[in-house]
Amino acid sequence: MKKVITYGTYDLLHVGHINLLRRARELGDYLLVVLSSDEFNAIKHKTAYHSYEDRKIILESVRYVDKVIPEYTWDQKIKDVVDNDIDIFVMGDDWKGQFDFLKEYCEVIYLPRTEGISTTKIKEDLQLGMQNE
Ligand code: C2G
Repeated sequence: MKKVITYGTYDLLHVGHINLLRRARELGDYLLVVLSSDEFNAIKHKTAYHSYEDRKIILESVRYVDKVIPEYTWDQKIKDVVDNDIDIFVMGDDWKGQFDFLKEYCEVIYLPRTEGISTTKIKEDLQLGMQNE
């Protein structure tokens, strides 16, 4: 069984996230998503709208996702890859090159991001809409 892993905050789930999850899952037979905890989001200077628990429930309902575990630090990736017998590490190409140190342990693939959508854009568009009401 070819096992794939990916990481993220996955807040306000949108088509860019789904495109990434679908392509990642299609690279193997099993997809493990390591989901940023609320505390780790603070380290990433991100404030998610949904709590970790809610983001986990939402991700677990996505057909491409087999398991969701928490991401607490930048430094857990090697252990995650080794402990879960991962074959392929996947991230969107906004991270291109950032995780090449994992090539010692598994294949590393950066997939093209989906243009024109992001959680930040959703928040900004909604903010503008409210201001124009
Ligand atoms: N993504 C994408 N297209 C978009 C938006 C996001 O392909 N339009 C991808 C990102 O490249 C990432 C995944 O969806 O692979 C999740 O995106 P975020 O939730 O923004 O994740 P991020 O904050 O980049 O977390 O340790 C790694 C970090 O936890 C990555």
